[in-house]
Amino acid sequence: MLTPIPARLSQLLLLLFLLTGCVGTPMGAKVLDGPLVISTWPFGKHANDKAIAALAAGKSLIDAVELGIRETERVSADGSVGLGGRPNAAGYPQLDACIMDGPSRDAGAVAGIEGIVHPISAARHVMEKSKHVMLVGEGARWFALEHGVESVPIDDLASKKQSWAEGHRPKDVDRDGHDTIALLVRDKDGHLAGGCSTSGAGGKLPGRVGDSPILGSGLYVDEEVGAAGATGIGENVMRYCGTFLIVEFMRQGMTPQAACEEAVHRIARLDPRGYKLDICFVALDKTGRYGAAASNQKFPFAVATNGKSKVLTVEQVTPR
Ligand code: SD4
Repeated sequence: MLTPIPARLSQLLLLLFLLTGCVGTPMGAKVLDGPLVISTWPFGKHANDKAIAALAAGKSLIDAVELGIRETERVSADGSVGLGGRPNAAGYPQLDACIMDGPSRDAGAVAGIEGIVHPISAARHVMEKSKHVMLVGEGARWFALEHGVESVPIDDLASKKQSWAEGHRPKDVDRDGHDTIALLVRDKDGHLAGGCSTSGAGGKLPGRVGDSPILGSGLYVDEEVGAAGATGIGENVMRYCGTFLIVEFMRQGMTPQAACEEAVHRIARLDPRGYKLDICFVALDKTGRYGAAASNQKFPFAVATNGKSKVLTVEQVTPR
């Protein structure tokens, strides 16, 4: 039999419910008034500024994500995003990207795409103009061209691959030669979206796809809870669904900071490489709190709100 809740307690519960507002808002968390954008690495600052400006101009969440990431792709920041990114083993860039919209729960991704200037826009077209979530390689390029995404010729790629296959194979993937933009946006009403774009690990095998375009690995957005993005060695993120894990930790009540750190600890505990994994995460939640963590290095990331845009750094997590 149900015991009746005393009147004062039920009033208190009602008050708490009203104060916490919407579903998924962590109890007692201060809700940020304006928008917030967080992204990986110092080059994310320029992307964040574009995204905040887009929101201020009345553009949609997804516009903000796309315009922000296009900026990083345009400048091919740090030689690791866009067509200026580090080439694969055969000497040409193959790009990965994805985009995810919280309110509609729609997503789009492209992987191993060649000669496309803005893979994030190609991913958005997949989300909005196809019935699919992910297209790869030749098909992804064809679809992007059909939708007018800016491109460059790729006639020389087959010969580059051929000459590499004939004996110019490098010994290993360039472990230092990688970076990625993962960018997460929360608008002033607490709606969420995100995107991720990369040229992937430098010197990767042709056809290799990393974590960045994989939902739940390089990026995950859950409108009820929060969003997370990853950078680092994709193989070490995707085997553990890193960003999905972080969102689930936030769902259980952790702050974005605690969730990012916990994900690093969890993966490091399970993986034979321990904290040498070279994985980094950023996250934000529905209330506008954010966090970041990295397994084995100082990790700079960028955060912007209305009127403030900065680069912050977290130390590597202290191994447990
Ligand atoms: C990949 N995660 O393709 C990407 C590369 C990266 O910092 O983020 N590097 O594995």
